Amino acid sequence: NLSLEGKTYVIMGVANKRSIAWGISQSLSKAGAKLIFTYAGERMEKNVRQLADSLDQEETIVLPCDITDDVEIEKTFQDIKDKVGHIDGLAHCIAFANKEELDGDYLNTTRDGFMLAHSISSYSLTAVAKVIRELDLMNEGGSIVTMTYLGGERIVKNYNVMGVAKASLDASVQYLANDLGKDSIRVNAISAGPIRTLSAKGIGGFNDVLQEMEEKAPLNRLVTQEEVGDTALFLMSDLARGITGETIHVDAGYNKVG
Ligand code: 0WD
Repeated sequence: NLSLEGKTYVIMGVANKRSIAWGISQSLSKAGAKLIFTYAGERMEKNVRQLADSLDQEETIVLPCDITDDVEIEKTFQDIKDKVGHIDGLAHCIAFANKEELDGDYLNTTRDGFMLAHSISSYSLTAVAKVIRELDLMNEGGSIVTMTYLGGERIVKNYNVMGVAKASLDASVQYLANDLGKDSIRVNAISAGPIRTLSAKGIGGFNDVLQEMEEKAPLNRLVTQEEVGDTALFLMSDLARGITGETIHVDAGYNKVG
């Protein structure tokens, strides 16, 4: 069933109340899940803690985890193990690319910008999966969900290096699904339609992307954090126990058009 009562999930990537990770947090919390939050830098801590406190949770666990730092990742997940023993799932909602490389021609991407986008937006999922396996942290039947975007499947104007990083993330989802399938852990991606968040602001011409979606998507509208959250809830639940290595589009059907 859809209840996550008695289960524990790690949520990575809440920046503010518009974050997709926050939509996922609300859906999982309503279903009775215990949540643990990780945040990127000190700047984020207060915000994340405030948001976490606003949920109906018995205790709020909020830990730092800069996803570019393997030592910090290991420390954070060891802390999680010490605090809760085991987890049942993880939502990875993290991405970054230099703003100047999310506009104009893709071929202007620098080596450093390419590496940075891939390190934060793609390798980070593998780094976390690796630590989860090493620590034997996730229960059988566990579920890992990451966030991807159409720009990794086809050309989306200005998405550039982030599209290439999402393609790498999508491929990682399949290989990780194969590796972690041995432990009965599932790995899937949600491909969300464009949502106005802090990260999305950095993408050139984002308003045009929103407008085109409203015009052309079969449902003729945008999607919300809550809709992505509810799909994540499904993927975390036993109802999705036969699904792994998959990408589910939560985009009002836009990817099927044109
Ligand atoms: O239209 C959109 N908003 C879509 C977003 C459509 C489809 C997919 N996505 C994806 C994004 O690519 C990302 O993977 O959803 C995920 C979440 O993005 P979001 O909710 O749109 O954006 P935001 O609220 O800004 O959260 C992304 C967070 C960061 O926020 P800041 O503003 O600090 O960049 O990713 C985290 C951070 O919390 N993050 C990091 N976390 C750990 N270590 C790091 C890092 N080094 N860098 C960024």
